[in-house]
Amino acid sequence: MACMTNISRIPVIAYGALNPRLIEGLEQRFTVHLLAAGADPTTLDPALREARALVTFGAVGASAALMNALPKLEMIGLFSVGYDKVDIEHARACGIRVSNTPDVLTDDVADLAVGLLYATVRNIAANDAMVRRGDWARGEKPALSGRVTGRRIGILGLGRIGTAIAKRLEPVAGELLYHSRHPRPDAPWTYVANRLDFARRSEVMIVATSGGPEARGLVDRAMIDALGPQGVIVNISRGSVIDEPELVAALGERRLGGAGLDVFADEPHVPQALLAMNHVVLQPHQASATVETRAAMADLVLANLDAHFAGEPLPTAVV
Ligand code: 8YV
Repeated sequence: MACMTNISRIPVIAYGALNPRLIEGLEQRFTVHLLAAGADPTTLDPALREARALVTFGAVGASAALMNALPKLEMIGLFSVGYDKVDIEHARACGIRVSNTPDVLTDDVADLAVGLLYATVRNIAANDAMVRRGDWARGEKPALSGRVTGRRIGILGLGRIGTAIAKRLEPVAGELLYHSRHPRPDAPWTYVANRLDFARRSEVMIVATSGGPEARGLVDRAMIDALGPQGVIVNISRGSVIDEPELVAALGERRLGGAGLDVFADEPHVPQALLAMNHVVLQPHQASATVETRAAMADLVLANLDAHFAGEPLPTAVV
């Protein structure tokens, strides 16, 4: 208990709107200061400048300027697997540890990718809207959809999540292809080294690569056109991986057959043109958003903070 008394004085910042279970766990352990997402690091309250940990998530991240404004910062605990908006090199250079939440969300993210694939290819969202509007009852005939079974499915990025998606789709895919920087010797699926060949050979492309500067705009017009008018894109990674204006243009001009999107370039803003398209299925960044996974993510963030302040290795360290 003496240990709890000590730790309760440690100031930490909850940056952005955090999950309620996570906030509760933080408040049990630390003195928690709330900081709104996007706050100006140069005008921080002096109490916040004492913070030894910053807790946030992928969509908010942590800039070098924010780290510099927190001279006592030891650790950044992320409530997300993605850390593309955290200046990792700066954290490393400053000796700031960073943790994320891998594994606990893999199954749910993979499930949503598969759900979006079916929803898009089988017109589930458009048909649902049609039934609700009363058009079916008035005699309108829904259009026939494409089929999932037998399709050549390409996974862009074969990390933990990409692999979980591939395993789910293996029983139904005609062929499973993947593209990543290097082939994975343990993966039984077809590796395609050239990204345009990969897109040409895929009928559905599921974007599962991690975000960040290297992947920015990876899915460009050339790749979208290689997929073609019958092609479908599913994205559960980061909006920045796809050139979004090109995606919207290709969908509008029917150079691309459809898209199932959980992530966007400028969340929560979704390009207006997509809202009117019934060959597109839209989700508000929900891939990890199940009760069970969000609880596991909160617990993992807390376990990383506990380990750090106990002087132990972080269970899921990025840095
Ligand atoms: C979100 C995610 O971070 O893990 C990631 O990288 O994008 C998601 O799990 C989650 O929505 C937290 O808000």
